[in-house]
Amino acid sequence: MPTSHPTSHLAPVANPNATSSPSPSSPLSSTSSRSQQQTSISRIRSIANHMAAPSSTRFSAEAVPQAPEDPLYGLKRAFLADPSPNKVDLGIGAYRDDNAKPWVLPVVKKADDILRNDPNLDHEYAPIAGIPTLTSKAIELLLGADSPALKEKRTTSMQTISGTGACHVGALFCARFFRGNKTVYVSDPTWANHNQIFSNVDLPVVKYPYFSKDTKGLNFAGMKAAIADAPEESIILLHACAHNPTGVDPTVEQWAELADLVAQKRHFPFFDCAYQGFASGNLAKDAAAIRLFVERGIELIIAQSFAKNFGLYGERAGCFHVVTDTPETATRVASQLAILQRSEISSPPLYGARIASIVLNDPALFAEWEDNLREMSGRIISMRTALRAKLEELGTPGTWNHITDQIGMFSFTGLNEAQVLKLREEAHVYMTKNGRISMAGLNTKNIDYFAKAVDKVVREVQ
Ligand code: PLA
Repeated sequence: MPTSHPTSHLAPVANPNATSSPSPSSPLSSTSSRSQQQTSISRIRSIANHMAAPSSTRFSAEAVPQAPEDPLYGLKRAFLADPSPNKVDLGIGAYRDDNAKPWVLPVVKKADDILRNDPNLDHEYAPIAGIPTLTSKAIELLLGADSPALKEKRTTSMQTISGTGACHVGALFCARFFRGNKTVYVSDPTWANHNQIFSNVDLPVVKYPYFSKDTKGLNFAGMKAAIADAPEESIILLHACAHNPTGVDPTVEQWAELADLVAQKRHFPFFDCAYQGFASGNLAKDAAAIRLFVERGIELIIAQSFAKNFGLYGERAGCFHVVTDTPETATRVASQLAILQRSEISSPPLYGARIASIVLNDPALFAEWEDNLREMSGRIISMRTALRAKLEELGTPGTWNHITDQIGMFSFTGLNEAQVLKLREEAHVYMTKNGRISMAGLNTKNIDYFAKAVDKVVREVQ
C-alpha cells in the first residue's frame, strides 16, 4: 500500500481537473477560498467513492464468479512448486529430451540463425492473412503438393495464433457462416479446450463415442453410429492424427468408412491437426485422413499447429485452412476470414511463422526437419516399448499392450483419478486426472521410477 497522503491518489479519480489542483506539498493557503471549497468537496467525494468502491463494482461475484484454474496449467504450476528431486512431469504435451529438458530442434536453430542474419529483416506488420510463404507451404504439408484441390485453387489459408487460434477462427467462422446444424460433435474424450473454444462462440457441443474403456482402443461402431445419427450437415470435429488424449486413431480403412459416412450425411468435417509428424514420424502418413476426405471432394476446414512438430510452442505459429468447391468460394471465404482476423488480432505474429516458413521452403532444411521429427517420434516410441516391458516385467495387474498400441504424444494409461492423485501425492508424478500421460516426459532416467510407482498404485488403489 502507498504510504503518502490519500488525497494524492484519490483526487485524480474523483476530479477530472485534478491535474490543476494543488499537490499535497503545495500550500493550500495560496489558493482562493472557492477553490479550497471545491478541493474539499472533491476530497470528500473521492473518499466516499473510495469507501464505496468494494461494494459498488459491476463485477460482483454473481456477475463474475471465480473460475477454477485451468487444470493443465494448474498441474504445471504444482509441478514447478514441488521441491522433490524425483518429480516427473507428464502433464502438458510438450516434447522433452532424454534429460527431461525442452528440445530446440536443430533445424529450428539453423532457421533462427538465417532469420537473425537476414540484413533485410524488419518488424513491419504481416499481411492480415499472414505470410504467404508459410500459408502456401502449410497447406501443401496437409494435402500434398500435388493435391487437385490446390491445383484447382479451391483452398484458402490464413495464419493464426497457433492451433488454438486456428480452432477459434474455425469455430467463429462456423458460428457466423455455417448454415447447417450448428452443433459441434466432438470425440469422447477430446482435448479439453475444444469444449471451451466452441462454447465461447455459442456453438453447442455434443460428444460422440470414441474411446472404449474395455479395449483401451477405438469404439469404432459407437463412433460411426453417432455420426450416422447426427442431424444432416452437422459439424464433426476430428483429430487428424495422434488423438489427444487417447493416443488412439482410426486405421486408414476406418477413416475411409468415416469419410463415406460423412459424405453421405453431408456433414462438415473440422480437422484439428496439432501433431502431424508425431504419430508416425512421417508427415504424409500423418495427413492421410485429411487427404482421404479431400480426395472424396468433401468440403472441410483444418486447424493446424506448428507448436509440437517444430517445437515452437510459445511462438504461436499455426494456420487455418478451408478446402472448398471453387476458387470463387475460396475467395469469398478468405474475404470474411480477413475481417474476422482483423477484428481479433489484426495481423498474426511473425517470429515463429518465419522460422517455419524458412524450413518449409528450403529442401535441405525440410529434410533435416523430417530427421528431427523422426528423432522425437522415435524417442517417444522407445519410451512406449520400455514402459510396457517394465510394467509387464513387474507383473503389474492389468494389461499394458495399449501403451504400445496407442500412438503420438500421449498415452491414456487407464489409471483412474484416485490412482492419479495418489501418484501425485506419493511419487510426485504429475499427469492429468483422466490418466493421460505425455509420453515425452518419460526418459531413460525416470522410466523405472515411474513404472514402479504405477505398479505400486495399481496394487494399492482400485
Ligand atoms: N489441438 C489439440 C488436439 C491439442 O492437443 C493442442 C495442444 C492444441 C490444439 C493447441 O495447441 P497450440 O495452440 O499450442 O498450437 N494441447 C496441449 C497443450 C499440448 C494445451 O492443452 O494447450 C496439451 O497438453 O493437451
